[in-house]
Amino acid sequence: MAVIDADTDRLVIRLTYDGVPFCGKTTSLRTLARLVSLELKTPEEIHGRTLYFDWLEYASGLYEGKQIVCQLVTVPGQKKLESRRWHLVDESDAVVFVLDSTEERLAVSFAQLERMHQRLAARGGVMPGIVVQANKRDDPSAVPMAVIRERAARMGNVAVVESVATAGDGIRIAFVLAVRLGLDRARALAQMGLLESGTSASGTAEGLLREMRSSEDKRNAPSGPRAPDLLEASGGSLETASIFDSSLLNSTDDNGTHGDADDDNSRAHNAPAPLDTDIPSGMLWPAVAGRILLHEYCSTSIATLDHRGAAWRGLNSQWIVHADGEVYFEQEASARRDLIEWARFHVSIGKGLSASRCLAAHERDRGWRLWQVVRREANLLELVMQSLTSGPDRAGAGLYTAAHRLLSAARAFEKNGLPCKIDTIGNCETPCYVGLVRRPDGPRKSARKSPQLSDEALIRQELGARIRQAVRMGISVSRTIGAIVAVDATQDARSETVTSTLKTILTGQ
Ligand SMILES: Nc1nc2c(ncn2[C@@H]2O[C@H](COP(=O)(O)OP(=O)(O)OP(=O)(O)O)[C@@H](O)[C@H]2O)c(=O)[nH]1
Ligand SMILES: [Mg+2]
Repeated sequence: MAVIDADTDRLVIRLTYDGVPFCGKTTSLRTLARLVSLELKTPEEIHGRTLYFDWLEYASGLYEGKQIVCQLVTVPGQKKLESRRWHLVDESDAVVFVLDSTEERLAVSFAQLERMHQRLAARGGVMPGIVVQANKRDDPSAVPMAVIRERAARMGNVAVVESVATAGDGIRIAFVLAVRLGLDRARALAQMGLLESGTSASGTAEGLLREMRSSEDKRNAPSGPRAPDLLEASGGSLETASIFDSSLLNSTDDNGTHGDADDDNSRAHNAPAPLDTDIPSGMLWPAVAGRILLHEYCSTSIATLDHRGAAWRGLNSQWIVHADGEVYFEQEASARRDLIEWARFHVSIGKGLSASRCLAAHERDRGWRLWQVVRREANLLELVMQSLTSGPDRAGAGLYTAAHRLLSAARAFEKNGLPCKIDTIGNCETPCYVGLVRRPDGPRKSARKSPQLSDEALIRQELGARIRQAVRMGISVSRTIGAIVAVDATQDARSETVTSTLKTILTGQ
């Protein structure tokens, strides 16, 4: 849907409020309209039920020097109007899914959310971002947020915000996030040469209504009562207004001169401002999914940062965050260029890289710092520690699997220069890198390159100390070796190296 309006030279994006009947879509948009003193336009309602859509239009901020216009629509929730609902969902640049979080309606709400998510994902191209606005948090039967977040996380790639639409809580946060996701999508389309320019038939509420009616006529199966002409019904022209400070969305391209990272030591040691979600589009990678991930990180469990060497690093049970203390850009263009190069490096690694990660250029104190946020995934260190404390049979099988997976990953990733260690390799059959990815062209690049180790040396380096400690603690060496031999069925060259190296470590050679 994102389009450059050829007549007005404005960027138009569409945000759709979806959800099951009575979840609070119209209430959310009505509340938003009140916040900005705008009238909500509704083609038709029967007994308070939306039949086509509600419509609100905002103009705010700049994209590449062009004014941004956000069209906000709600869908009709009724099952018999589903074709109208899909018509609107399919045209979205971002979706706010208003989730009825009461106990009675949660299951049906999630079922609809999952269907919508699958439909958008199956379309290919740049998927619109989804904000789950968990509504009716004031209801005594509202399901705990932890349950909702856990279920949303299982589905993946959705941001979660709490709301009480009737009181106005959370409405603005969900909206601003959706605008940013819509802009991320528009920018990604532009980079792929897919951002259209023209005059959209559905560029006004009246035009959208005409378009929906005409597509129903074509299908020859009108699925609900018709609305009178919108402008007749609303009695006037449609307004636009700004809901937030335009600087919030202003992300024009900076054509400033390219400067290298600022190596100022004082900056390296000053604690950086904590990462937040206030990142302009174009300064986050990947475009839409990266913002959703960053929102999740900032709204669930921000890691406490500590200073290690020249880096700032945070680690908790869910996340790893990292910023190189020496890398600080005074020019937006320089930061963007570095970010793009770093993102390209990620893309070049391909499928072997864990998917839940993002890169962000964060502006504070008249400069830009580059961050990476990685969701923690099960790694080989966890497998080894669990195995070594679960008796010799499990220890043998666990050590064999860990060593084998470590070697496969090291060979798969050696061309990328990724540091393959037991805490950076995922505990999965296909080689998977789950650790931090260094900037390809950092200031200390040459010093960081680690020498290529032989298979045996790598196993010794990564597993040796832990195995020796388990032996000191009394694990049965003979039974552990027996378990290793039992699990080694393939007997190829790599398996032989794994088995013989583990044996020699266990027997203290
Ligand atoms: N307690 C509570 N009630 C809410 C909240 N949000 C909406 N409601 C109520 O839920 C009912 C339905 O709200 P609507 O906004 O009309 O729902 P809708 O999703 O637009 O419904 P359809 O247009 O039929 O799909 C109304 O009575 C609202 O007052 C909320 O956060 N808390
Ligand atoms: Mg409604």
